[in-house]
Amino acid sequence: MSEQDNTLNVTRRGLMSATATGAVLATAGVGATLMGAKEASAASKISLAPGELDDYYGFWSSGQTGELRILGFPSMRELMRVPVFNRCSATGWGQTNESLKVLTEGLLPETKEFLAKRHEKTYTNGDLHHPHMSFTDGTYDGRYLFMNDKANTRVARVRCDVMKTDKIIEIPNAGDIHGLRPQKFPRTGYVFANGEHEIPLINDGSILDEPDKYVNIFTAIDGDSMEISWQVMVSGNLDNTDCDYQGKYAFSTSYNSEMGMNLPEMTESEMDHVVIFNLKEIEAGIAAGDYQELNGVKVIDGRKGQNKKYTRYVPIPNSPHGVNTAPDQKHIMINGKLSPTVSVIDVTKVDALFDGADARSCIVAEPELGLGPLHTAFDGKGHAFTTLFLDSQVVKWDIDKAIRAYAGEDVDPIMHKTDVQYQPGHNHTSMGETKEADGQWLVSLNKFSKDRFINVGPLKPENEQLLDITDPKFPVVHDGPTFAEPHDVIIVRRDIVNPVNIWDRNDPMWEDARVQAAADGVDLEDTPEEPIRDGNKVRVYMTSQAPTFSMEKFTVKEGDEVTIYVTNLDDVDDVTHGLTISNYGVAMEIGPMATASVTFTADRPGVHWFYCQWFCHALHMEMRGRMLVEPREA
Ligand code: RUQ
Ligand code: CUA
Repeated sequence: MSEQDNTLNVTRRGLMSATATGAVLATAGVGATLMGAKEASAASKISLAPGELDDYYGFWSSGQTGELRILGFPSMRELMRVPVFNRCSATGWGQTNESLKVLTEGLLPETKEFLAKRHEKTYTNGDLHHPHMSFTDGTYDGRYLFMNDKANTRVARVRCDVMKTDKIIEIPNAGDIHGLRPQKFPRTGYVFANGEHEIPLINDGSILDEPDKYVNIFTAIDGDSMEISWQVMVSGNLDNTDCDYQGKYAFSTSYNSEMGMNLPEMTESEMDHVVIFNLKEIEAGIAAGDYQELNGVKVIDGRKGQNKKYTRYVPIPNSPHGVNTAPDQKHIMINGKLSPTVSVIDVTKVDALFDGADARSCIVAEPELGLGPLHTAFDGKGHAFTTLFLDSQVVKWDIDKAIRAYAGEDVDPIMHKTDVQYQPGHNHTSMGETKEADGQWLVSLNKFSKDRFINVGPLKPENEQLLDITDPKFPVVHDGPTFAEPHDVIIVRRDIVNPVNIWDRNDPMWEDARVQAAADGVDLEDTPEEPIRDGNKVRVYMTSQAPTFSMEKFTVKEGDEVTIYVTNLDDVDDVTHGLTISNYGVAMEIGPMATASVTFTADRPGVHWFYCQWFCHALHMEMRGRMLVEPREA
């Protein structure tokens, strides 16, 4: 198919989406031929010719799949999957010693005990909703990505130089981390994490139906050390969070201010709230010793009516969900969910709240936008784009007009609504959560795709649609099917992200291997010909260089605990090797100039081939060797 055909296809799809124009053109049968110059250029921007590169990185969550995904944007081509909370068959994440260290070292002692009873070292699932990059001075700095695990109350960090997870911590005292955002100014700094599900403060099984003993916890993590700086106990649950550009406040929505335990209780009151956290006061309170220490963490009491210095509760109509700070560095959007409104907080009015001003005095607009507002994105030109879950639309509105309308002027902030297919949750614009929002693209993450793709059975993909926001009508220009269940995404200019091609031999990732090799008198890059035996522990050191492993065979005994270290000496772009041991459930990736290791018990006698599972050479199939497991004498 020629490039020209591609362009027409994409555009026809865009035109035939359920917009009024699309419907008219489709019935007239003239969709493609009437394609305007504008649509043609949008289409050519996204259908890159072979070999052309994208302008942006898209960092995608994957919900209950538990991984991070990297897409080229705007082509929406999936480039990489970075395992985080999940296990990965290809890379051995969750199996290699290096990944197990990341997955286990940050677990709480009681979690380790609980998992040991199940003969597990770590959790095998995760629910990754919100990936966000570290900031310096209000914009992305390309250092790290941080993300939450709602399922097992964890926060992870991915290094952007190698695109691998390097830290995972479990958050004590909190229940199920949901909303997560890094501090924008002066830098990250803190990573803020919301506990969504309230739990008894001492959760030892003695309390069920005593709601007043349940609390919710807001956590500030130090993004550099990945240690917990402090926590704040709050009233009501916590859903999403964001912070200002001044480094003074963080904001979290609460959809269950009632602290209800079932649906009727949770949705009982007309007003819920957003909690505003006063960072300087909290730091001062911690320094002054106004905290209790719980599971090794300093916890400040910021519950309603406790201490107005640390938190303020701003009433917001029923069950607010998303929190999004505008690139104007002034306005924070609180998305109504069950209320058709978005409440706009002016950060310059927040200081006064802590001096006793009425809690709602920081609200400067509350436009009624449509049904089910969940999240808002920005073009950096004074406009906001809000997803309407129930209406299956994205609505574009003018922030200034919304403020004027709230002040009583007769102006309509709504500019245009575009249909999306169907039921959008998050949306995101290019660079939209930074002060460098560039107004090029919007992606709408739609929970249902129904009829948009050929049928794959009862479990359907979701649909992530690309909208061209340089056009005032911001048409859908691409449908992007995706597997379960990206919640959130960020779109980062490509000059900000600069990963390496080849690992540095001094990388901390395999520090333990380095230490063990030194103890064994082994040079990881020039390995011995025989395994090293140490009681019933056997350490096999190998190098790989396409198309061979340095060891063609080795022998161990049934019942030995075997660790295999492979160092990939191919100092060449894209020459990754692997090590798979047949019928042993063992497989791992070894990147160029990396060391990786895996430990297993040799409890299956026989000859077992080990082979390279990463296509590396014309003789890749021949890149293999044998492990002999001798039976233990009866
Ligand atoms: S949430 S659909 Cu988990 Cu980010 Cu709003
Ligand atoms: Cu090495 Cu394939």
